[in-house]
Amino acid sequence: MTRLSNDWRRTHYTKDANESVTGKEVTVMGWIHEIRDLGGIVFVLIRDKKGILQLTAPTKETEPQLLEDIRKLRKESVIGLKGTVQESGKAPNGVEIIPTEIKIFSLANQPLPMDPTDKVKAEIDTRLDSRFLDLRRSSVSSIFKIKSKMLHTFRTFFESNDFLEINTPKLVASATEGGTELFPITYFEKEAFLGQSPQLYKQMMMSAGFDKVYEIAQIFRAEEHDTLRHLNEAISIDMEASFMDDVDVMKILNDLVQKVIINVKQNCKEELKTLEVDLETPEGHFEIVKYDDAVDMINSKDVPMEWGEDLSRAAEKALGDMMNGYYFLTEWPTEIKPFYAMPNEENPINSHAFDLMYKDLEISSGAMRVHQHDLLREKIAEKGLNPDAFGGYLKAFEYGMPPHAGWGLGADRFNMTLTGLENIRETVLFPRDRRRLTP
Ligand code: AMO
Repeated sequence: MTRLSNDWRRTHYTKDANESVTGKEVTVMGWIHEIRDLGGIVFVLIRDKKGILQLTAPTKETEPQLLEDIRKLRKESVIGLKGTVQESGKAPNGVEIIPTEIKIFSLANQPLPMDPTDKVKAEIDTRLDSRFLDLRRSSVSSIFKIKSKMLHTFRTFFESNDFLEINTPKLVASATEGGTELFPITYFEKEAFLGQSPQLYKQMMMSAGFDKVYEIAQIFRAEEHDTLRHLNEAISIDMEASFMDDVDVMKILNDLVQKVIINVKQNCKEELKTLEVDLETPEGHFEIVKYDDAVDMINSKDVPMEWGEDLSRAAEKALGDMMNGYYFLTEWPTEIKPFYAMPNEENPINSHAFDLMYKDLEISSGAMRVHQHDLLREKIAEKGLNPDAFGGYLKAFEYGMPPHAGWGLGADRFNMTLTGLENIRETVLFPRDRRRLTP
């Protein structure tokens, strides 16, 4: 096994070592996908992140030491290969490489803990236990290429619309989304928590005069239940903007979802094909369903739901079956939304809070916020929380706070809708759930 020396650098990805470079010498680097030794000829498939290429070594015409090295190869070992590109009707992409030299960088132990060639289907737990191998499959790496494009679209949009990227603390002293879902940690001689949302900090940035901010970062939730939609560590895309209301920020969210889909369709054609997903771009404004109407719709499907309750899983499913694609659920009862959601002026039992749904999956929540100090203090107390514990946050409302609104969108859940996956664990590199803290 050798180290990388200066004269060994990749000249071509497998995909680019094609007919256009027939007769030329190329250097490719990758993993051994398959080896077939037919005695008189040895075929080796080499895989890199862009595809698969065939090495063909006719035993009589291959230099003995090189042939011996090729025969030493094992599945998933990492090699460098120098050779000449030659047209071949039978090879997977129309060309093969006649080797002149190989370097074995790393031999893979056998047997492998799982087969990364898509031939044998493995259970999700087996796959996650050997995630580095699982991620070598194009059907899995495609999910993360789409996620990367999605995140890039958000960042590009925010940056070109004068939003400032912020980084808020993840070690925090209090809850934001209701007290039950926090991870306590020992913080020297005190108790602290892992942040469940940048909510309080992004709001304080409005008082700071930043006007429009965004953050893409981890959130931590001590979710008890083991579902296909919840993780204990997720990525939230958060925005907050001053002098805007719920309708303004819903419009931004609507635009962004459409932009992401357009961009993914344009730039991830191969990945969508691999995943067999036919993405539809939703046109115009997403449908708006008022909470009151949603309760009636859900009850009409014989799923019992009282006004003032959050949607149960059965209720989400019933509503999702009646709705097509993306829609907003608006005018939520003030009582079941967090303290920072602005109550309606005329009818304060309803709020300016909304959710963005995709069928039966909640993708995002947002609201116009309470920006009046006294009302906010009152609402914190009404939720059974101690306003004094929110001193640092409340102070920002005492010395000039503009009206503002914002939302948080679950990046992993949104990625589920783009990739057609049912289990959120598939869309996270190293998911954290009730039973899994490694790798
Ligand atoms: P909320 O608690 O609804 O709102 O979270 C926002 C979005 O984050 C995603 N999400 C999760 N994804 C995976 N696993 C979880 N356990 C999980 N919890 C939440 C969802 C959800 O819609 N502060 C508000 C946002 C705001 O008002 O700006 C908040 O955190 O997609």
